[in-house]
Amino acid sequence: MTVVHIIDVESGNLQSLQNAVNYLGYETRLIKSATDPELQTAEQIILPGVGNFGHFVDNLTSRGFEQPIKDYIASGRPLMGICVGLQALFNGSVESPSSKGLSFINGTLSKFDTSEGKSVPEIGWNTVIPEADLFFGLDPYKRYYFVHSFAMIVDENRVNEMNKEGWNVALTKYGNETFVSAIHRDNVFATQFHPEKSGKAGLQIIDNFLKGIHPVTEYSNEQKSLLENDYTNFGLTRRIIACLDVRTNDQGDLVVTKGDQYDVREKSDEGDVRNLGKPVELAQRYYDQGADEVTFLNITSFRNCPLKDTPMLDVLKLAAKTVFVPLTVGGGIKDVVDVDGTKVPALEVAGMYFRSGADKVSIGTDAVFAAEKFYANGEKGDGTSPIETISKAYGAQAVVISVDPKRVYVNNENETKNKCFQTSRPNAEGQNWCWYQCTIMGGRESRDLGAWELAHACEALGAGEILLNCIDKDGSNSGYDLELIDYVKSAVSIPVIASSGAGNPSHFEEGFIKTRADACLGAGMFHRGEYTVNEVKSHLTSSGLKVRIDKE
Ligand code: 1PR
Repeated sequence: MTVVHIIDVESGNLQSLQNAVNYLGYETRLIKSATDPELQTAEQIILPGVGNFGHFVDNLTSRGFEQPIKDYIASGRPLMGICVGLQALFNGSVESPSSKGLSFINGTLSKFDTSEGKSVPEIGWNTVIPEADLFFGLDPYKRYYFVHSFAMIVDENRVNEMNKEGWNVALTKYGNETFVSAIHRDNVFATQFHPEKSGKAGLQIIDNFLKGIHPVTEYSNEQKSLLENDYTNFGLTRRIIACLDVRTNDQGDLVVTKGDQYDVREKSDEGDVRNLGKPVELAQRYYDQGADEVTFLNITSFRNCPLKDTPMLDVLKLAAKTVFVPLTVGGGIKDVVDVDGTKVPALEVAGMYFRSGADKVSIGTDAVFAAEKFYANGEKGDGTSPIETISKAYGAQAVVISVDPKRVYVNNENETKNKCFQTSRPNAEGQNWCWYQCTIMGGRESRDLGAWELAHACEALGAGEILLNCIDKDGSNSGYDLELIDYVKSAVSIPVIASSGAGNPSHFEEGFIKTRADACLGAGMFHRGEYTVNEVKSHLTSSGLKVRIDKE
């Protein structure tokens, strides 16, 4: 079996990459040290990076990798960089001005601009813009998964210069900014997107690189018009997420369940926990149906269990072997005291999940505590919250905030310190001012903190995305709370995922058209088999919205 070597400086997505390469039929070996003799004999190397530029390149330098990587490249053997592994080939990044890149290519990365209304980080599926010579089968009619705030943003002159330096460049447009999404020169290839998380289209790119081939796919005009990007959503397809609420039932089996306003027990059958299937099987099913992401929430995380036996770790390990889209895991991401009394910081808990194949962790209860502290501290963090520690080590894009809000009506905006708005849906008493109150521990306790204030604080602390549930709407099949989505969107420039209430495909359409939601999530309607992800995507396509279609 051919061996592929992967440079390991503890990047978040390492497990996902190994899984992808193994799935393609190659053996993987990690190179953790610059003195590893396999660095001299390796025939193909992948340099994956995710998160903070400075953290990554400083790690490469301090571990002595800089010169050996340069020597490896000079020897003519193939190297593929991924995400920050591409960025590291440039001189530097405004993200970390004091850190130096490997300087194979001239240029400094800059941050995406939010002034045109697009969310930053860019999280989602975008196209690579056709250039004369597309390499390694990069396909302008397919979609690849991007997750980054910084990029090599270029104009025509800069691209011409890169071409003169011998680089083949593929470009991507995010809103009105164009950036380098892939480069190729001789034995060096790198992508800004994550091929290991880009479904079949991404696996194909890795396989083409490992085989050293540059195939071109032909499309009919009809296929082209269906698949080509229309840039109506800043370049991204409409992102559909399947969510699995996971817990142990009364018989001790780990099951996917689903609540009505967070109550997961059947109304009949002596109140058993609803059992809608097995977590790994359902994750696989939704991936096969075209889900753009899968989220697992451990909904009984407030109960203590030995950390090493956390059942979600095994779920993730298994799912990540064959599901090649981003996986988020939530529930229990906090500082914990293990059953033997050992204190384990949230950063380590998150690390266990990343090493098991998660790409993002979602934080619920602890995010509320962190936000409360943020306001008590004069709108400042103190560097100790899980949001801050995990974001610093793994990057903002790896930290999702799961919000469990409930609508609260008031007579006027002076009745609460939290941000209110006038709703088009007054309550039975005729009150038409409202706000959304945050809850913790899966809705068991309400706090004096609004969802707007929570989102604002968490973005400032370093979160990269908001998973916006709604207890009033959960399991109702009546559509999303559209007012809630735009209310929270107005607090942040990071992406917001609409959740709770989707009961049919038109609810997704409504979520995308009537609000500024960056992604829409569904749970019950998929688990009960009422609709497939494919059916949602077909509906969106027939309504003129672009979605990712991932075929061989
Ligand atoms: O507080 O950091 O330990 O995280 C606990 C996590 O578990 C939070 O993300 C919280 O939202 C989740 N959670 C806790 N209890 C429940 C419950 O249902 N009893 N589930 C729960 C939250 C909401 C969504 C659901 C959507 C879509 N589930 O994830 O999937 O509402 O449902 P629908 O499309 O069927 O309407 P921590």
